[in-house]
Amino acid sequence: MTDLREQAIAILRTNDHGGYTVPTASGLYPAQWNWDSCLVALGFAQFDPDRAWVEIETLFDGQWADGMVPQISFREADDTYFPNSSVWQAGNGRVKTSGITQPPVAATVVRYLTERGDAPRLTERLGALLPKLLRYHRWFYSARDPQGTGLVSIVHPWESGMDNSPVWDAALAAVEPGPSVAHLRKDTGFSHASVRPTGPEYDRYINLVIGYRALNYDPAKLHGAAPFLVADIGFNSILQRANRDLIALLRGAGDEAGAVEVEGFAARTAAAIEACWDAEDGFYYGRDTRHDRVIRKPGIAGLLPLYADPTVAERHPALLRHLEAWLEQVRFGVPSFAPGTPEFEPRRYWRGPIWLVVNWMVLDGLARNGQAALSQRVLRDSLELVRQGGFGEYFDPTTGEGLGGNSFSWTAAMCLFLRS
Ligand code: 9WN
Repeated sequence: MTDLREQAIAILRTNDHGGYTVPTASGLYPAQWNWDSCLVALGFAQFDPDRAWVEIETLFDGQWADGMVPQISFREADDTYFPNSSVWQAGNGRVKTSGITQPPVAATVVRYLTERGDAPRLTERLGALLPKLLRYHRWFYSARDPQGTGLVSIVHPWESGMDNSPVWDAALAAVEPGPSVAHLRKDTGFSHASVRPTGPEYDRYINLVIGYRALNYDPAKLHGAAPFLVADIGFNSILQRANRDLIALLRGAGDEAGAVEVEGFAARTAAAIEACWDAEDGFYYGRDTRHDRVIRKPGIAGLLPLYADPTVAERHPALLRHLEAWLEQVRFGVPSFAPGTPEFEPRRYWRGPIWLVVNWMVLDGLARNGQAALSQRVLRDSLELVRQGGFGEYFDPTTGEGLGGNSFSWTAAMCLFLRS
């Protein structure tokens, strides 16, 4: 076990490129990614609390004037990635970035770091970050939910963090593919094509970027024009948990007005998430906002209301039956998509493999919902995966094999954090 801890620390130290951590040592992702960085800070916190805060501070240095915190901040040579900074052509004047965001785990992580209380200059650092976090959450509700439905929409599958989940299949198929980008892809040079998104998916990913670039990534135009506009249940659950954590932070810092403002967001989102409950299937589904329809696909995102709200299991025990049924069909939990369905592919990225960062959200949600035994099961599986499969990017739930990039930062971070 000590060995594993040392290996995990070594991975984070190696992938630390000076104030920010690249997702993997393999070269596949030569930049700072939004939710990777936040989740990596949970790992740094276990052995270098100061460095954990630095990760978040650096990330917020890429924040745009309108409040958005980008999916990618490009801070070094990025020719090994496509689409790189010269494709995105975006930034805030200080930092080159992509033009979209990612799941907002920042406030949740900052609350955790604050409650640990072990970093130098904590009060001052929190004081500097809080207004930035508040601006980020405000941006979601103004830019991505202009009608005030309580659910924010994403404009690109990359924003979900679960890029090629079958949940996006129909909404993405409706997007124009544009010209083929097969010859420009770099990812398939690092990982086998069979474990990555497909060619038709990539063509659409890039065509969306080109379209949004032409609109200058202006949210006022994007919301109306985006061919891909989806209110993901996972993304909204992550935002909702972050809302609750932000309220606690603001109140703790004496910003009552800020806390009340975020309570307003959270009240709308709580009601809207509850409206996503499908009583017939006993599952939570998000909505395709562009085409005004429910997306009835059982992805792991449908379990994340547990992470947002500690009263879900009591109201909807049927949700737990789904998780139990999934676990019975695989060797390790939790697959990112329901096993036994035609779309399930145990080795292909977000179409079945296990991602430890999402496992943490599920097991944390289960524990908060009073489901200690299930939570422990997911925890045991998560640690066993690293023990036997190494520090891969994701894992095959049927064999435990580590797949994708190696020496992966967020897998190392979760190993440290989950053992703490
Ligand atoms: C696009 C960095 C990121 C993760 C995502 C994961 C993958 C990028 C890609 O890698 O996405 O953002 O190019 O495939 O899907 O969750 O943040 O680790």
